[in-house]
Amino acid sequence: MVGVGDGEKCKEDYDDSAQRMASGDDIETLPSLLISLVSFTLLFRDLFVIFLISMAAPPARARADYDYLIKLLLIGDSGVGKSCLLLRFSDGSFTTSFITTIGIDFKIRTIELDGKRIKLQIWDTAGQERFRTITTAYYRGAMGILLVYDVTDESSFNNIRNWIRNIEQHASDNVNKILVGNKADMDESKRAVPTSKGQALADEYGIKFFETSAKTNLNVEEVFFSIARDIKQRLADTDSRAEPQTIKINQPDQAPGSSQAAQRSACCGGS
Ligand SMILES: Nc1nc2c(ncn2[C@@H]2O[C@H](COP(=O)(O)OP(=O)(O)OP(=O)(O)O)[C@@H](O)[C@H]2O)c(=O)[nH]1
Ligand SMILES: [Mg+2]
Repeated sequence: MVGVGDGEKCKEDYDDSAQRMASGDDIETLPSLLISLVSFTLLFRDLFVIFLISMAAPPARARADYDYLIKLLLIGDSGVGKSCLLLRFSDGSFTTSFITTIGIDFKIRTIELDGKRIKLQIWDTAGQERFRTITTAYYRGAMGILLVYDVTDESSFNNIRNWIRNIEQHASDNVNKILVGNKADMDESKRAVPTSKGQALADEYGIKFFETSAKTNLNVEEVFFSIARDIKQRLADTDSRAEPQTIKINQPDQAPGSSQAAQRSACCGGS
């Protein structure tokens, strides 16, 4: 039973707690406030971590951006127009000023071939001798190499044999090659290498040949598309021939070294 005295005490208690609540120092609300604050901080931290991870990792879409990644390399004497050919192909521009390449540079262009997206990563090497150590280090990763000479400079043409020797020493065995005679826009009076000589050299090595002009955009697309098509075909053939990767031990009926060669052609077709 609640008496008058009890009622007064209840009122006092109520007034007291109301006063404490109004002054904001209710000790019961403090823990829940702290818990909310901590969980909010944790949530914010988690969101921040997710944001950082999504920024650092390449978006999943990037991996689906292309069907093939093809690495190409431009080699040839200094001044034959390698950088200009690449600039024409990647940016559609041309400059008459000669800024010799220092070491190595690269550009990317994605093209479409037979309904497949091909990402071309094109490495432009310096022709100058002093960069040879750096540039030859890039031969191994190339799937295709464009051998460029200047049709107005005979020595750049004669040097193609040396460049091919370099390829044989440093590049993968199955690398695709294409011969390019650049500056075909130049006046006939300046020409030092006839088209027939270029074609004959290409035939000798069993490779394709184009005369180009980075200046007028003659055959520039054709050269890059041609080598890209051949490499894509090679990669597709290797894919279709590739067997499930199994390790076979002690096969007496196989010639020594043949399994190694077969493995190499199956696994390294794209390098
Ligand atoms: N007329 C004409 N000039 C060109 C052509 N391509 C390049 N050139 C000129 O040739 C010079 C050298 O061109 P680059 O592309 O820098 O030569 P490079 O082969 O990259 O030289 P390095 O970087 O030293 O190996 C520049 O002055 C260009 O303007 C072309 O198709 N026609
Ligand atoms: Mg250059």
